Amino acid sequence: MTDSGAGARRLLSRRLFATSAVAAAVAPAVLGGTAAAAPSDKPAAEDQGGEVRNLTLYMEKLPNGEMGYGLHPGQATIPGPLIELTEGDTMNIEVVNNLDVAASLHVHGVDYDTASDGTKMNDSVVQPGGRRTYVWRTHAPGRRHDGTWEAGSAGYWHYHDHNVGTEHGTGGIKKGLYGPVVVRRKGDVLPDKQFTVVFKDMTINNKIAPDTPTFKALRGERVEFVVITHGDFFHTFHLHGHRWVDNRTGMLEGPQDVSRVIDTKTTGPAESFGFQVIAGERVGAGAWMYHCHVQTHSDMGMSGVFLVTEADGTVPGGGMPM
Ligand SMILES: [Cu+2]
Repeated sequence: MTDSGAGARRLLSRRLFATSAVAAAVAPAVLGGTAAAAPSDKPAAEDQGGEVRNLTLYMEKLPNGEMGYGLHPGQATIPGPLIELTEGDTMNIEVVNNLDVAASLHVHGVDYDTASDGTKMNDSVVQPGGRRTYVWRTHAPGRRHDGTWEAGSAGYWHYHDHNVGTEHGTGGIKKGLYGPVVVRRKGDVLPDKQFTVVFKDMTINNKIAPDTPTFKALRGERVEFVVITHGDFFHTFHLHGHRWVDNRTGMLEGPQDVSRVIDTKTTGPAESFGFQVIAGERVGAGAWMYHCHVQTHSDMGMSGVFLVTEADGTVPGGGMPM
């Protein structure tokens, strides 16, 4: 059997699967006159105990030619706004395309139909001047009918364009069309402040030092970092003076939790993770560097400052002017 034969078989079986899946979804409506779904199929937000929320997101060109998502016209940012859900929530996001190119919203980690895929392949991009509603669903963990355990949606995720430049959004991502998503589990500890770090090629949030963001927090505040990687390179995120746990929340679950404690994490394109730290815990206020630890990358400008101040805004030793 040749490679192309095997490829054809795979394609055929994928097509068969897709066809039967569609038939299965349609059948109840045809036979029973109702659209009742199977128990495991897309539970409604109400079933999950979540909220249904609506959001409008504008895709716009920035004055310097970059592109961003924003919650209001004329206020697009790089990265785009942090979108936060709790497991069980559904988010209807109406995306308004104020760009002069077709663009989209593609999300990682949550549940969505192909109509919310944000790809040309699935005919779900937004033409210039147009608008389209994308629907993101989330779910809590639970047991499947076969007894296996299904993960919940909770995690540190992200969204980005999947159409500008190429059908993978390579040009849109390069220009800044990306942003963070946090899905919480009910009962998760909430932070006081949230910061997003996007490593992309040799930039952080499309900037290089000294123009990379300075994240400011008061000593003792609970600070959440969301770290996302895009582009063509692998990076190593490092935060000075602070540690976290390499799991979903970045926190130990108790004294018996043997999860690995880290202060550096290797991350590749489209990966995302997050964690919370207590600003300055055991190390005090100060200018704490965050950077990519691939040496040539940090030397080229992949570096910024997590500025932890005392309550009065001062930094002992005057590590950095406010
Ligand atoms: Cu790097």
